[in-house]
Amino acid sequence: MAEKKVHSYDADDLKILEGLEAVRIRPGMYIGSTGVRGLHHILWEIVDNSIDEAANGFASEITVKLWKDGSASVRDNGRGMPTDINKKAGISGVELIFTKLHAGGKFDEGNYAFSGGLHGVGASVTNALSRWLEVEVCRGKVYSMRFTSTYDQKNKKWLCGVPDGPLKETGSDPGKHGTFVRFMPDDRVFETVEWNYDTISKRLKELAFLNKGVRINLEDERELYRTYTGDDGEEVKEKLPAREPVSFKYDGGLVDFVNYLNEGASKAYANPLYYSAVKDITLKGFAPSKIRVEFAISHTKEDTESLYSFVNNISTVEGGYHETGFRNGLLKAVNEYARSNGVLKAKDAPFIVDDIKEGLTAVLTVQMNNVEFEGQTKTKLGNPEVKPVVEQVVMEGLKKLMDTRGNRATFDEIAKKAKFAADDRIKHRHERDVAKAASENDGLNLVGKLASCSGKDPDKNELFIVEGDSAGGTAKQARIRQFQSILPLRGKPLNVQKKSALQALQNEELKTLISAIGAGFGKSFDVEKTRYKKVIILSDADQDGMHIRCILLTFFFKYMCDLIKAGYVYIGMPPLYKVYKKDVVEYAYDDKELDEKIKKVGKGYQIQRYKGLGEMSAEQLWETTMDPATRNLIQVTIEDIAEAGRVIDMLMGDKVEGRKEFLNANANFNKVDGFIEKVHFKQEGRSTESDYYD
Ligand code: 0RA
Repeated sequence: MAEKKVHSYDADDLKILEGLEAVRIRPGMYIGSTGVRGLHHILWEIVDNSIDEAANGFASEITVKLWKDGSASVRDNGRGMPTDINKKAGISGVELIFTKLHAGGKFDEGNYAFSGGLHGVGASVTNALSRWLEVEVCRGKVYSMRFTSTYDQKNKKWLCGVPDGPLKETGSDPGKHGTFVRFMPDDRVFETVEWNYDTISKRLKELAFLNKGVRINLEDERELYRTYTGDDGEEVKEKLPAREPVSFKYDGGLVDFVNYLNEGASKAYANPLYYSAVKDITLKGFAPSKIRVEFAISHTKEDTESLYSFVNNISTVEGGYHETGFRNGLLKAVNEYARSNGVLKAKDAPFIVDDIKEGLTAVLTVQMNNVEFEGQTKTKLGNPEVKPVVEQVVMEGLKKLMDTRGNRATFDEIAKKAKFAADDRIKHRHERDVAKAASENDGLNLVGKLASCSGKDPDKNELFIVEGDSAGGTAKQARIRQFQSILPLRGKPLNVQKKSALQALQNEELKTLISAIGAGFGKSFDVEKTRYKKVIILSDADQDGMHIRCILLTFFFKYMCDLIKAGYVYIGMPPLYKVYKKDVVEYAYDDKELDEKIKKVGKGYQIQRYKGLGEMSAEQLWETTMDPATRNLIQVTIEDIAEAGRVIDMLMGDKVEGRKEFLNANANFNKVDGFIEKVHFKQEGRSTESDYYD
């Protein structure tokens, strides 16, 4: 059937379809990967289109639905995709949107002032990677169209995203307008086609914060099951109640966002500062265009900085020119305020950037065209022209806010905080210099219990932080000393969330860790200097182990965040069980895998449950947990850096109310630790890309 349709197309259309075939052949080029991330990417392409329509004032509500059959849909109440025939292409606007790759520019340049999303290739990629896709457009009349993807056995090629027929008028609904797109991700393309509820709800919530006033709903109609092994050893499948629909709408936008981020922390002043402006900008090689800069600033009584930045609704985890401009603008404004209000005396040196970072929680968003994303994970804004524009907007905005009645106390508080930080910096400069020198010195002299590797190549070197002296001893026997270092931890390290930087530096275990990594600490941390590009936390799979893992991650998050951002921090996964018989040995990392391994080993099997790393022999530890060829590592990522910071504040910080609420809602501790993992871990190794859950 599909074949017939294709033959009725003219040459130009065929070229279009061949375009989509390229997406099938190399999906990674268009959506990054065919794992869970790629799967969600094709949903975001559709969501982004509706967000654009809403952000430009044409739609007020967007509903994402996950259907029982595994398909997903996005509905908006915007103008509706263009239904008329595009003169150049000779096909309807709808068909064009879903069959033509839109490299860079969106389907209709000049339609939107700003357009969010990945500036990728648009809805056609979703179509190309779906088994089928349906679209319904309402503009008083109702129009619909359907596309399918099949494999042409005879000609050995994909016919993907092929219209079943042209756009058809299928009804009328006077007064209604909007677009509805539903699609079935193709399981012949993706390693998994299971939508991740948490990933989707977190992103939709973030989009609701970033696009104030837009209502974003999420409905999950899928049937939920829990499977476990019953008393009789049989697998039990238990049906869970369906998820309730959720709805996000924030009329305060970024102000609501920073308040949400600060939920677990004590605030330094009541209301965040907020400003937004549109400016002209000329990027090298492009015509003059507009840029929108928007920010909300608040301060907590903690001493860490949390700056979350976005460009066109994409989180720029690695920072870039907009962040630099923001910090410069803030620094200049605070310096000016402090100077003219007597906080900085004539004899005082001006503040430096570090002084204004303490306790800062801020969200910065930039909207612009022709974005250049750089960095390891393409989350760093690389357009230098943005820096002075953002700097100017921040200065201008803060000056206006200073002159606004009622903001005086806020600016006094900010200036006082900066002064306090500057005084502290000057007072402790000496101590910090010593710590810095210690950490940059040759690790071999200073690190007591560290069994250092002999190699000097950070790309190859691995540091295992091992819970307990006995497991540490085993790991030392098991390791390959050329590239594997072992740092045993005695007891629990200091929980730094409740401690100052200086207290952290006085803690023996942490001092050892800092000097082992050799790249400094806190404000002086320089990820380029790291001795290890794999820092692997190896703790038992029990509650103490989880707690140690949590404390270490909090430490890295707070004082070596760039190490996490660079993807150098990992969690080692020791197996929970050994299933064996004569000379067959299999390891299982969870209960589900245990069942599989029992089947694999067959009759006469025996099971050993490992209670801790210390119970394993050196050979076993090597084979299951340390050998790069067979081990199972989870890479810690900060994709969800905002949520990670918030949860860490809540669980490890000084305010008890949030923690109590959180613990009440997540009654057992395992689950709490599991939640943290969920927030910012990603599994690597055996299954390369799926999110890691408890
Ligand atoms: C271009 C022009 C017009 C609407 C849209 C695009 C549009 C696209 C999407 C994608 C998802 N939802 C959408 N809603 C609108 C309007 C053209 C006109 O007014 O004739």
